[in-house]
Amino acid sequence: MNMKKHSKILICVLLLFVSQNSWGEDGYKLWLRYAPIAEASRAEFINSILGKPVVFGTSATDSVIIKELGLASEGFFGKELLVSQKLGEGTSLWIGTLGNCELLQEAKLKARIETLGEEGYLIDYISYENKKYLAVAGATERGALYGVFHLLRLLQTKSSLPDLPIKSSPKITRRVLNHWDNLDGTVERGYAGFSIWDWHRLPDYISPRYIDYARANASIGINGTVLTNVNANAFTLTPLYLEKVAALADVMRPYGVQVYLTARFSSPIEIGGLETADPLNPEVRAWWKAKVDEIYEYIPDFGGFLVKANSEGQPGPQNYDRSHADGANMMAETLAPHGGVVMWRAFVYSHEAPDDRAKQANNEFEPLDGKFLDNVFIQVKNGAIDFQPREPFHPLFGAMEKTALGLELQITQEYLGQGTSLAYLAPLFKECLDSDTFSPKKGTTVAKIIDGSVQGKKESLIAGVANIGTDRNWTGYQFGQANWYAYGRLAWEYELSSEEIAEEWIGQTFGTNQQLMSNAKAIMMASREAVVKYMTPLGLHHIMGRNHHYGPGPWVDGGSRPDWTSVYYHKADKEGIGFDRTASGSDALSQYAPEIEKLFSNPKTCPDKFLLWFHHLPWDYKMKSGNTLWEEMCLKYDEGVKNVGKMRKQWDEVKPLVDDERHAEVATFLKIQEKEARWWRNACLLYFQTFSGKSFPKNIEQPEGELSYYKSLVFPYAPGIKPRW
Ligand code: GCW
Repeated sequence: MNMKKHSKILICVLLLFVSQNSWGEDGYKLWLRYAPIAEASRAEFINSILGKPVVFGTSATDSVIIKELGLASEGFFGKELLVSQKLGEGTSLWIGTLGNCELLQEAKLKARIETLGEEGYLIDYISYENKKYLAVAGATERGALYGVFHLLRLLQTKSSLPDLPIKSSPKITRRVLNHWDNLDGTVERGYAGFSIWDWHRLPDYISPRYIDYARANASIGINGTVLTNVNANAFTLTPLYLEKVAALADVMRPYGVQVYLTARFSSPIEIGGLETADPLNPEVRAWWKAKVDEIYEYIPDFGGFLVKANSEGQPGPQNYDRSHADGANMMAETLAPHGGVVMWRAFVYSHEAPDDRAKQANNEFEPLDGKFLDNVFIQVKNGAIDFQPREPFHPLFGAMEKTALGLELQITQEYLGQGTSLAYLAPLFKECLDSDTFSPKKGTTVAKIIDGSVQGKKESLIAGVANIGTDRNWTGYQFGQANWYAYGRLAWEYELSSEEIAEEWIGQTFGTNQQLMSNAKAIMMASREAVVKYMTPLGLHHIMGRNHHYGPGPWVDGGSRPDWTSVYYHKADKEGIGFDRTASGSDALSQYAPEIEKLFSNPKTCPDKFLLWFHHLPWDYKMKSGNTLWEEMCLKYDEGVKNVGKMRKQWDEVKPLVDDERHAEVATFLKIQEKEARWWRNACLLYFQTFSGKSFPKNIEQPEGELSYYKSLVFPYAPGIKPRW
């Protein structure tokens, strides 16, 4: 090889090395950055706590704790951390559980820790033999792990400890992510690349991503993951895949993350060689029992099944004239001896049913109240249609007093701008959690129903449809991480405010600079409402493009099912717009408690944000603001666009305070968002104008372009499209 060639190769190798190492701030590290500490006072504070830790236990979870403390020290100070197992000279931090640290009992902490439950923790100063220590203690290693992550969050964002003690335990016992990931690596409604599960290389290759995924979840208290799509593939339950699932479960276990799978109802036929999947057929029951026993041989702490049945073409018990209870109970019976659960989805609706789609889940499930076994959860979406930018809470939450109900939220932004639009979802999640169902009485919020407190249930469930994929930044766009984060934090403690969660996340993800904090928070807090305004203001819903749901499609009509069109939902005509769900219309309001029915039935008392969800009103209808409905709608669409303009400006202002790579990415995506917001406003207003016949108010930016142009846009390869069957 001549010298010239040689040096060329060397340069290439060097470039590769440099480019790999310049990946520092691409978002991969999420909120667990442990960024180098420059200020002496913060360095001193962190050092006084992290300096000399003792971790008493020796379990796999204790190793995880030790590793995480080490990563933090590496990040903050670039130095290794020596963790000891015994108290010694200068011990600063003491981490233990009742099981692994007798000293905790001697230090009279037993009673205090026991009341915190299995996953709770206590952070407090304790005195032992005349010395003072900072202790992170849990009844179990998992509790201690969550406590350590809490402490690390404080170290990343504060300059001193807040008032102690800190005592925390989760309000909901099963805090689960739902991946809509397919075995071929695609992700239904996934906008962040492909599935992070590398099925083909499993079980032999364990990607470091799996470990970082488990760390991230543990850091926010997520303790379960459903690995596969609810539009399920029976193949997942074959030995070939169970071995792979077991390898993933081994990775997750030390982080306290339990693994679950989706179960296709027709599996006994597809992989079991039976002729039926009738849940009352003895052979079918025996097949499921054997299958479940087999799964537990691979994964002794398997969490259970998530099932989508008799919905959107998925098979289910109704194929055999059996009820959802027959189907769910059959599976639950086989899981119960192992401690597993069934999460049976209430997302069922049929285009053959003549009733309003918003009513169908209640129609199906209410009569079954009290018929489900104890280890069945009915998993209910936040709203009765489908993860819209805004929906009133699902009436089922107030309608099943004897059944354990879980809440399903969508973290991935199927209907909120998908992979580029900044929409901070904590306000959306909280809007549902904080809704008063008035069932059985005032003050019974959705949160109190799903945490089991109203019904006195020990087990409870919350699920979030994941927004995670193979993109370097995990979630497609940087601020998408905040939605994963917010979901976990609210699942643990739904009383946290959206602002508090935003502050925590910004501090860890970008830094604690005041101006950065204030601008980023303002952007986040305005973002979801902006999306609602430029897509579906005043209670409009489901007017996105057909199937891919990307961009506006209020004109979508025809096709195989009316309930998959937009005109079904907005019902615009010459007279007015909106879906009449009062007693004179579909009467969906009668599914709510009388207090809500009364309030929402009258357009004068119905909150504006839900107006067109429940009412069909004339274009000239006088709004509370004094504007006509048409004017108000135009103003809202326009305001939404302007809000995004403001978000862009606020982000530009913090350029010097954010690393170049992430700043530029966010800035570019906000630009895309503004373009899309205009597109939404223009397309929707031009379309609705064909019914209202009115001109646009003078004080809005006039919608540009031709309606025919907007209608002509097609996106056959938009990401995340649902497979057709
Ligand atoms: O939101 C809709 C989606 C489908 C999804 C379905 C569901 C997994 O468009 O892609 O299928 O809901 O929740 O089952």
